[in-house]
Amino acid sequence: MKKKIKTKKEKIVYLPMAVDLIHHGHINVINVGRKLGKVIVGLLTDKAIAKYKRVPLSTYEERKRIIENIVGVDHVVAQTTDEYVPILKKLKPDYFVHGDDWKTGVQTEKRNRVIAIMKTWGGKVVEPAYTEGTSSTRLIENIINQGTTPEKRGKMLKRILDTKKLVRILEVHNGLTGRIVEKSKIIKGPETKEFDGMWLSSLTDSVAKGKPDNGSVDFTSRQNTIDQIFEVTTKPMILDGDNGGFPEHFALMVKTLERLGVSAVIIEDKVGLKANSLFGADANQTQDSIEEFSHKISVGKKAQVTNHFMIIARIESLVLGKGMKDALDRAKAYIKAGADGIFISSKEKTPDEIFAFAKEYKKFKTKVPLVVVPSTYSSVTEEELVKHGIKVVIYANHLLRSAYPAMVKTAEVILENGGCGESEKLCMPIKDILTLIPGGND
Ligand code: SPV
Ligand code: MG
Repeated sequence: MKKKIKTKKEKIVYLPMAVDLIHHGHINVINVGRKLGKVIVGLLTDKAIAKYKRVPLSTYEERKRIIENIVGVDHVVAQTTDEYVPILKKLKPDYFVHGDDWKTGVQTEKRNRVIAIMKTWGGKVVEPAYTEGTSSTRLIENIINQGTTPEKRGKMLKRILDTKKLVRILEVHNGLTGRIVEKSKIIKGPETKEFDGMWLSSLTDSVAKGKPDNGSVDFTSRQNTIDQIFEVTTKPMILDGDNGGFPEHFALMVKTLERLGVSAVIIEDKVGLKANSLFGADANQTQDSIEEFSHKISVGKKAQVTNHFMIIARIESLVLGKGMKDALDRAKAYIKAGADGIFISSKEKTPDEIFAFAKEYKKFKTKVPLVVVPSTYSSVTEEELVKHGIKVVIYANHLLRSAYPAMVKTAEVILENGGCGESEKLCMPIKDILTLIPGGND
């Protein structure tokens, strides 16, 4: 049965909401609205929410089902951006209801625009007092601190890919770095910025263990690192699977990663003793044939148990001097074999060849998300990546690389001074470290 939005006599009340976790604060606001007229909830879509904070715990459809069934809500419409003016112009409601918490802080300009536009047709903005102690951000944080499940975490990457323009991933190599990715957050203008997930790098996982990045750290040990990180985080993880090993071994790796709740694995099209890509052609690395690597991808896809796990194919043609055409041919073949994403490697100082690849890639009929690691072309900005159609950026080694020089410096200062007094100013207060740890000063 279709409900009509507006009849002649009834006053229309527009009430924007995210409702990730419904609480009595929402009910208070709805109650204010229903006394004024017919309540239309403008339910923020996942995309609209992801623009300024973390992707919601529940999907739009789940949230819609909840809000539709709340007494006092007459209608739910999709609020597709975090800007209210366009939908207000369309609906021309008599009232706009919003908790008074937006009078200060990052939402003030948005509020001014709403007041101005409502005035143009004589509409009123009603601002019920914010219900203390109901911040959904706070409630969500409490839930997050309780942890997640492999299933929930595993699915998260696909949901984020569906909702965000660019997925931002940072390297981790132990529990503490996992906590940094989990907790780091800045407010920039109207936006809360954070990392969407973690990259378990083979380079930094090896180096953190004092070993070279040549496969010396076996998969069981890498599994232990994943476990350590998953115990203290909830965000999704993409794992660096090196070349995935033999297809038979790769099939097992896929199942193990799914069971743990890893969202995606990246495997590279190389064979033989592994050497880090950033050595380029100097390291005597051999590329796999298109046929063999495509076969490995399809074996992995067949082994997969869940729908959400992703196998991302990493193309080394540009690094190994095989040229653009080879890179593009491989991308087509790997997508055909079932790859859920393409990671194009480059060790150039500028992003030119990545952008050239992206330009041709845009013309493909069948496309999957494009992934880059700007380790050498580090001056590239996220804005430029988005402009070129790149969907995932992985900052692949930055936590380890920034921590290491600081640690060496501290070691030397202690030796130099014959004591640790001087090193104090190089160290963060122990109390600050403890706030990173769940169950500490959280
Ligand atoms: C890693 O982080 O281990 C990678 C990315 O494979 S890179 O080192 O940039 O090749
Ligand atoms: Mg690696």
